[in-house]
Amino acid sequence: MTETLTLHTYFRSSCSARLRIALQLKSLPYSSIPINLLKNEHHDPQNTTLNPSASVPTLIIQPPDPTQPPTIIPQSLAALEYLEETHPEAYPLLPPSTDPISRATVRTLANIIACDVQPVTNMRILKRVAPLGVDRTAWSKELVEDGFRAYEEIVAKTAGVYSVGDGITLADVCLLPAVWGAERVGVEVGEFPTIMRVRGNLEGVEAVRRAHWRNQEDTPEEFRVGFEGGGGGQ
Ligand SMILES: N[C@@H](CCC(=O)N[C@@H](CS)C(=O)NCC(=O)O)C(=O)O
Repeated sequence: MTETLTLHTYFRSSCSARLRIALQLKSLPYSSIPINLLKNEHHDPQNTTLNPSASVPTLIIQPPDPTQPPTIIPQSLAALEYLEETHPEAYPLLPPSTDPISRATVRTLANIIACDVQPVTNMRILKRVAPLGVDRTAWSKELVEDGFRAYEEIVAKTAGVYSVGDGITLADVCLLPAVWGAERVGVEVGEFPTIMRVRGNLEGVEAVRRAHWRNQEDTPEEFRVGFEGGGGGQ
């Protein structure tokens, strides 16, 4: 018997997509509980009792012994690191500990997306700035571009097939869903050639494609059409 993994997720959530990609790459079976952000389901007690930040994703790990309490991780980077620490052998997403410099580069890139870009373009922030007369799309586009410029400058030097060398890392896991979101707000992603190249390589990986926002249980039918294309995310 092994642990049971459950993910609170929303098809268009970039933070949820990070977990979906990592779980798929590591071939870890999990079940999904869809939390519809547009219906405010993230504020329902079903979600907030597990995720006090009222966000997605939440990763729930139930030990094989059902009398043991589940572990609940309501932050995507913490959940990614947990999976990495508990399942390092199954598709490692960090360079080896003998290479702390590359590990720091991976974390730097992941943080550009997860700490500098996503929080300031998140739905709750867009809702707060809209009444101030801010154009939500222009706001997001500018902030994503700032982050992508920083990301591109680094990966122009570190990328092989993926952002850091030739293996998929936590940096890529954070990047790809951000690219989907970037296209949705009109970022000319072609201006970031290394990011675009890495994106193409990532989307060629079957496990990554299974995690795509167009390919989820809660993806509405109309968005399933044209799975090959980009766009989406939030
Ligand atoms: N730092 C959190 C951020 C989670 C987060 O903001 N998730 C978004 C979806 S990508 C969300 O739930 N947004 C709801 C809102 O803004 O109200 C993490 O990495 O898990």
